[in-house]
Amino acid sequence: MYQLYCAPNTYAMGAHVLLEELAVDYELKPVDLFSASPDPEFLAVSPHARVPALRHSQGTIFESGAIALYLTDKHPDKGFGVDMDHPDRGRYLQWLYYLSSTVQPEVLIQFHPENYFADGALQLKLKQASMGRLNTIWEILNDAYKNGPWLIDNRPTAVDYCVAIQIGWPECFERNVDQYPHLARMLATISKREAFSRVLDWHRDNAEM
Ligand SMILES: N[C@@H](CCC(=O)N[C@@H](CS)C(=O)NCC(=O)O)C(=O)O
Repeated sequence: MYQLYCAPNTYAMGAHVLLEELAVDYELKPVDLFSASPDPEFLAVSPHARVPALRHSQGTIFESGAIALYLTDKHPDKGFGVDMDHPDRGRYLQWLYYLSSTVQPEVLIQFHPENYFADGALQLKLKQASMGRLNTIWEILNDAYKNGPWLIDNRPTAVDYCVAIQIGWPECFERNVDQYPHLARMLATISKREAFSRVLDWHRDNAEM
C-alpha cells in the first residue's frame, strides 16, 4: 500500500493520477501546505514540506519526477513507463528531468513570486520575465508533441501526466494553452481518460481543504 502526501491542485496531482492509472492500492494523506508548523511525520518524508511525497513498502520519496519514474519502473506491466532498453528511454528521462529542472521553477514563480521578493512591483517584474521564459518552454514542448497526442509511442506515459497537470493551470500562459495546439491536443486527449478526470474531480472537490 502506497501513501501519497498531497494537497489539492498542486504538483501532487501527477503522482495521484499515476497511482490511479496504475490501479495500485494507495491512501491519500492530505497535508496543510500553509501550516507554520508542518506535521513532523510529513517533514520526515518531505524535508521542504512540499508535495508530492510518497511512502512505499521500502522507504519514502519526494520530488514528483522521481516518484513518477519510481512508480512506472516498479509497475512496468501497467505500461505507463518506458523500459530501460526502449529506444526512447533517454527521451523519457530527458523530458521528466526537463519538467523538474526547467519548467517547474518558472511555473512556481507564476504562483509564488513572494518566495523571491516581498515588494509587489518586483514580484510583477519577476513574473513577467519568467513568463517570457515560459513562452520559450511551451514552444519547445509544443514542438516535442507535434507527432502526438502522446510524447512517446502511441500511448500515455508518466511524462504526459506530469506535463498535463501543468498545462491545465491557466496561470502558466500569457493567454491560454490553445496558443500551443499540440499541447492543447494532448490535454484534451488525456482529459478523456477516466483516471485523469477522477483525480481532477478530487482536487476540485477538495480545493478548500
Ligand atoms: N520539485 C518539486 C516541487 C514541489 C512543489 O513545489 N510543490 C508545491 C505545491 S505545487 C509545494 O508543496 N509548495 C509548498 C512549499 O513550497 O512550501 C516536485 O516536483 O515535487
